[in-house]
Amino acid sequence: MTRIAPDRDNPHSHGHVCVKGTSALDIAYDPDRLLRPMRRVGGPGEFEPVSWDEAMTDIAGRLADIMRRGGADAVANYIGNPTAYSNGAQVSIRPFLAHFGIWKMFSAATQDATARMMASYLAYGSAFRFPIPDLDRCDFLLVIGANPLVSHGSALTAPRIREDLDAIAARGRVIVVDPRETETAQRYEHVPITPDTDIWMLAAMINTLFADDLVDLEAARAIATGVDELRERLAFVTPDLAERYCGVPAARIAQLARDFAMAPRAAAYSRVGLCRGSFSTLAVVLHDALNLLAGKFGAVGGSVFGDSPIDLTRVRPTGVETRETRFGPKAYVASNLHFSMLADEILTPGKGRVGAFLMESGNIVLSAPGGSRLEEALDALELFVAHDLYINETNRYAHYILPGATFLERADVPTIGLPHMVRPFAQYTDAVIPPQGETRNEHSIFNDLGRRLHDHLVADPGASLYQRECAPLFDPVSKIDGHMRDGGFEIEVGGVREALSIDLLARHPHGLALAEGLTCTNSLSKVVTADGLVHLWNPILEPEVERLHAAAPPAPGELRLFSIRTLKSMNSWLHNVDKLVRSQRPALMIHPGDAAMCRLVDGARAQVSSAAGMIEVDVRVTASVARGAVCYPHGWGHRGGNWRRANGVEGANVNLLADPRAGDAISASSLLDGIVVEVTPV
Ligand SMILES: Nc1nc2c(c(=O)[nH]1)N[C@H]1C(S)=C(S)[C@@H](COP(=O)(O)OP(=O)(O)OC[C@H]3O[C@@H](n4cnc5c(=O)[nH]c(N)nc54)[C@H](O)[C@@H]3O)O[C@H]1N2
Ligand SMILES: Nc1nc2c(c(=O)[nH]1)N[C@H]1C(S)=C(S)[C@@H](COP(=O)(O)OP(=O)(O)OC[C@H]3O[C@@H](n4cnc5c(=O)[nH]c(N)nc54)[C@H](O)[C@@H]3O)O[C@H]1N2
Ligand SMILES: [Mo]
Repeated sequence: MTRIAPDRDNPHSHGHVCVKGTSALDIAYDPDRLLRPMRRVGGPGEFEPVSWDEAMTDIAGRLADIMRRGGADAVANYIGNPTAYSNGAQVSIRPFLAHFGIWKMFSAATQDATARMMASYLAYGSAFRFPIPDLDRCDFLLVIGANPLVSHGSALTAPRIREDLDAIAARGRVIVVDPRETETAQRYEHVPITPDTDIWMLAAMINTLFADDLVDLEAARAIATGVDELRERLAFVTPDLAERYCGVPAARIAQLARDFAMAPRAAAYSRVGLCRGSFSTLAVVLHDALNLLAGKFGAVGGSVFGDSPIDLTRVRPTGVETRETRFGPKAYVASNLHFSMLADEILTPGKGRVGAFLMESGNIVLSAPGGSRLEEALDALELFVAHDLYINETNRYAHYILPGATFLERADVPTIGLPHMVRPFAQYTDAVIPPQGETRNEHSIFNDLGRRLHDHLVADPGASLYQRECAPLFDPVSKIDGHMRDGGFEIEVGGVREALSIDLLARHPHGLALAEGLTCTNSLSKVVTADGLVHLWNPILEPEVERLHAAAPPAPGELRLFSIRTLKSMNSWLHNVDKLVRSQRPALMIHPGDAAMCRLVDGARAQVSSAAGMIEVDVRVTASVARGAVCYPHGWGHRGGNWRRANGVEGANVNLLADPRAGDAISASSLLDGIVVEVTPV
């Protein structure tokens, strides 16, 4: 490879590519990249190369031994963000774990989406029904806690999203509710809000709809249950009350509700900024209720379900349950446990203690709350195996790091975005280069480990925990091909109708547009609750309303921390690519009024402390952040990994301020936005 360039013949992106994507070349050929399996030979971060066979023999033997002693309860797993765009990871990791009965699963989802999943499960019957705005025909888009001009849309796939939003703004309005005047807010309309208080604004908007007779009750009751319960439970949240909590003027909240309801083609869209507060499930439920009560659910130009050519519920777990754990009954949301339990599972002695940990493309010491305690826990493991492109802050504690192949080194059919595409599209891509060095893709590792672990456990006469006839075997591309064929999705190409398959996609290397746009009006048919209706209310939310009644408004002078992402960063990585990182200097953004209160000036150093921890940061004084709020990008504070450029960047680990035990218990989501902090000059 010499260059990565956009594909102008791609019918979906029409030649748009993100700067992060073109940097993949620098990563594939990064001299710091891991190209051979590594074995720990001393303290954290001390490794020597080892052969695959030696590594896998030892890993499988030790894993089998741990499972013989402690059963599947003795093993935990973390699935990091990059697995989302690897189909090999999607179809192999969870099935591998399920095959061996391993259920203690943790993932980045508790840091970005379990509240969304929980709300979807309650309302629509599946954790993976995420409504998306029909951008093509929407004239009024209300964006809450998302920054699509930087993130490029999350659970919303539209490669040229800025053009889509510009078109909506030209036809009507795009309004962004966010504690910061983000890149998106700046381009359109901004409603500043105090972090972790959207619930008040949403409840007050819903109340305004009822009060002003803007809800078509008959239409709402025809598609949803719980309309009256929701109305009754939240009746106390008037716009005046909401203003005291969220800082948005009451008149503005009420007007926003009316404008939203009255716009014929409107949709509310929310992402991570609504998913990491102290009431995140209820907040997301209210967000969806706002759409439905205003008549926007399943409407053309409204909030709808996408038209995926395959049913992803067959690829991913979509249920929610309560699991009995060593720490009492806990939410298990689409097979995700609350992140705080990971360190507890490792550090708490007794039956069921986790001794083995498998981490797939993650960096939880930086990306998740409670990094310091986590380091202690990781260091206490009997067996820690990571799969990554680099030695990072987390896997430096591993006993083995297996070298991963980048997306340029594997054939793939990305599936995760399929249900969220504003213009349905699919593409199969061949590997561009072979796996570099001795690197391997996820499914090949899990096939290998699966075979070896199977042999160990089957050969053990005393092992009652495992009685499978054959080892698991994963073939991601053919698996998706099967799902496509089973789905019966047909498409007309060049005047001929043909069933969607990998073969068809392979004949169209630029990708295939599957439809002009979304159907929208078929959304109700995608609801999979027992009665086929949307459930706006669930008894599980009752205690949440009680908590809401008891919650106090932000104290005067209180500062609430939230985090942001930047265009040239990807969570805790891509920081070894000089062209991306050289323009970045993480800093705490603070409003001039709050800066004066804290005796801080632009460029100063400050100490930020919370009940959980303390960090030192550079300060940027800017009126783009709301009063009472401060923010810092996440994913920084590199040290101890082998990424030399990244280690040289200034910055702190903002998650040291997050309390791993805080958050929304019903969705197992972390509290990352709205952490109360004190900021003092250094
Ligand atoms: N405070 C705060 N914390 C946050 C967030 C926030 O906004 N604020 N955001 C949260 C969100 S949304 C997420 S998704 C998480 C992400 O957090 P994690 O899931 O922990 O993932 P990353 O930080 O993206 O780290 C990815 C690792 O995977 C490796 N990697 C990249 N590509 C591949 C590959 O193809 N194969 C293999 N084997 N490895 C690969 C990289 O080298 C890197 O070490 O962070 C969360 N943490
Ligand atoms: N360039 C880039 N793109 C990315 C990523 C990346 O790291 N870099 N990460 C990817 C990943 S893993 C994900 S999950 C997606 C996330 O996609 P988005 O959700 O669009 O990403 P964010 O930029 O984190 O947007 C969240 C917004 O919520 C705001 N916010 C914080 N707290 C609150 C609050 O209490 N209320 C409200 N209303 N808003 C709040 C923040 O200021 C921020 O603007 O982005 C993906 N895309
Ligand atoms: Mo994420």
